[in-house]
Amino acid sequence: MTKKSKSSALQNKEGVSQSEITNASSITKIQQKRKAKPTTQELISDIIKGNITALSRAITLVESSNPKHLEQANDIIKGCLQYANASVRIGITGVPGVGKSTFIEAFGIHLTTIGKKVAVLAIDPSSSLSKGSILGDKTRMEDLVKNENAFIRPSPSGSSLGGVARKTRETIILCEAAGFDTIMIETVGVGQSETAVHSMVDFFLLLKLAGAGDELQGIKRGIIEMADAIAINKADGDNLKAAKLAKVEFNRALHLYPQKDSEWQPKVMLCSALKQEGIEDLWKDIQSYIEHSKENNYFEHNRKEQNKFWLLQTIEDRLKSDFFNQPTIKDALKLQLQLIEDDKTTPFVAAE
Ligand SMILES: Nc1nc2c(ncn2[C@@H]2O[C@H](COP(=O)(O)OP(=O)(O)OP(=O)(O)O)[C@@H](O)[C@H]2O)c(=O)[nH]1
Ligand SMILES: [Mg+2]
Repeated sequence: MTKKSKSSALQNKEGVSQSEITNASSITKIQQKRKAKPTTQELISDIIKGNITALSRAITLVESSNPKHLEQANDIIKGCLQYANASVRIGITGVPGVGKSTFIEAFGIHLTTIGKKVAVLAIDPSSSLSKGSILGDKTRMEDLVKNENAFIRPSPSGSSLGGVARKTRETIILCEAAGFDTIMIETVGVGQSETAVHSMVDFFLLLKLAGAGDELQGIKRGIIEMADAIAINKADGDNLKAAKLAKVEFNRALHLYPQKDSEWQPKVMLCSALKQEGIEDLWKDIQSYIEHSKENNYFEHNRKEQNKFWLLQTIEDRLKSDFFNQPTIKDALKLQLQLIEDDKTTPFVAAE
């Protein structure tokens, strides 16, 4: 008999074995823990009070793939909805290395010093592959991470951009209900993620570098059309002259684009995220935009259009996944794929 089993076989005065006592105490512990798990209602009221632990818990539920969690997440979002909305949502895009994270750090700190509460979220098209996240480099946001008026949440992972985007959209609502009045969403300007971010923000900021051609920067014409402002970053040191030149060129180019639905004329600005220059001017520009778009009702209109878009998008995603998850469809698809492999059918006949 080992020392351990000998001790658990020991009996106390009442004749209760040690192992029974241990079991009883672990059961109590588990029961207490279960009790400690907040209910949906508790989570909602804690989020509204600005409790970060509750907010993080709710976001974890939103990001879960467990249907039970999703059901709870939906109830929480419903409960939070009426407390959300009074915010400014800013999308920030640009090629890798342009300085998005550094910019968000500088911008976020500026905003917190003027009394704002800032939430930073991300959509990372690569995270579904690498399981990593765009904000994994929280080191670039060293000070912001520690700031009690800032909340930074890494990009959710997922198998489809649609799924990741849905999670981020719902996270925006939770953050707003928790009192964050400025939401920043970072994404790399490659692939489709910038379109997804554009369809969930009020203001879309494109960061660029001077001296590199558009092809080099991987920036498509479409992104420039989406931008409400272009900031040429790293306008410091030896780079300043080139940045000033780029500003003139971009300003000229912007005038060739058709007028935006918001009737807003995007500006080209210079900034240095590293030296924290141009940050204040950008914030002023964003504020003018908000004022302008609220005056002509575009702000409200845009948010409603975005909600309609996401309704349709969500239905489409659900239909697709429900369809492909049906056992009969799964079997039929497997069979038809094999027939195609063997040259025994055509894609159109197989699809029928
Ligand atoms: N000189 C100068 N360097 C900068 C500036 N902003 C960022 N950098 C540097 O550029 C590099 C990339 O900055 P990040 O903030 O990580 O860029 P990012 O766009 O977030 O990059 P990804 O997350 O990889 O897409 C870092 O070495 C920064 O220190 C700036 O305004 N001036
Ligand atoms: Mg980054």
